[in-house]
Amino acid sequence: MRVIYSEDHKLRDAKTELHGGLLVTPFEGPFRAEWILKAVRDAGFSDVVAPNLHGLETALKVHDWGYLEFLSKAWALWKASGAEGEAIPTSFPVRRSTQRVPNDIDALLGYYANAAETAITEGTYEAAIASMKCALTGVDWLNAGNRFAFSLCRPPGHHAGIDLFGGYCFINNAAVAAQHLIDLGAKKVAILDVDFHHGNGTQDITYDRGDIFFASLHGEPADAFPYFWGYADETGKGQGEGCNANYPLPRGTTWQAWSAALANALLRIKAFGAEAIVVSLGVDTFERDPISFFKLTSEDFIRMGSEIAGAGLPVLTLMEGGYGVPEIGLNVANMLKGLEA
Ligand code: OKP
Ligand code: ZN
Repeated sequence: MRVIYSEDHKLRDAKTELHGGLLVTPFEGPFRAEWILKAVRDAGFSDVVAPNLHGLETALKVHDWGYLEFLSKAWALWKASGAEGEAIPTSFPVRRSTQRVPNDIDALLGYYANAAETAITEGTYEAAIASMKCALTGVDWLNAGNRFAFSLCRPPGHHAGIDLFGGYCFINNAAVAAQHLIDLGAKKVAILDVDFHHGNGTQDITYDRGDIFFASLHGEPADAFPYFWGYADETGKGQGEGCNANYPLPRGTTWQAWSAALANALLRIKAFGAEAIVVSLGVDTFERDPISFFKLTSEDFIRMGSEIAGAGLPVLTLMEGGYGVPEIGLNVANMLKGLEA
């Protein structure tokens, strides 16, 4: 298993997350990638490389041009406005309002946000680009004829939509990776999102596409972030009708019910005719994750890896969520071990 990691993730080091009415130290911080890298190395995955050179061309096929331009300039505009803290959206286009692109940076933040917990900071864009390059480089490794790669992406990407940031995400690494697989010749690919949270950004990007099957297992939207997406009746539209599969699961879900949903998702992916699977791996399904409500154990992550490998396809695993507890490293390493077992 090749591991792709960039030190540049450290450029994303926000000091504030709006949580419980306070500005707290973000759950999504540099320590996560450091813990995960160490555990993965300790588990014997020693082939760790930096990402290849890649430009923005693939990202421009899945994100809106104006959105990427906004991300690239947001911090400079925010500083120029005289703001003293980090850039937090506070004003949003909503039901019955216009959807016009504004000028003011405060308004731009709200226009391009799907949640307000995530602050844009100095270095956020650069870190998000480095994270995307890790994903693209994982695809390059599969394209060279290898079966497995692990892109240690940070910041994560699955809540980033066509023109939306939030949920700690800015550029949708999984969608960019799927697009790169297609650009390199795959006719059909699947994105399997096993993060606790629904991959609403990935769904947004892939919803009307017939070449990318998206499956997500996640906490029931009525009770779990991102709240307004992820119901089972969201099945895709147009060319993509039937290519979107959501598996909302209740509080307290353990391996038994979770793995039944996984088995169904893998059957759907095979039936679709996917040539490769991009796994959005969040280990926030773990029983002691601080912000989630599933009950998977560390051993379950080994089973998860073997079940996914059982589909018999090349697998690019990308890092998404998983917070707080030191076991995030072990759980990632276990999933990778399960893949190769
Ligand atoms: C990112 B990933 C809590 C609501 C905001 C944001 C969670 C983002 C999860 N007050 N929570 O999918 O792990
Ligand atoms: Zn998550």
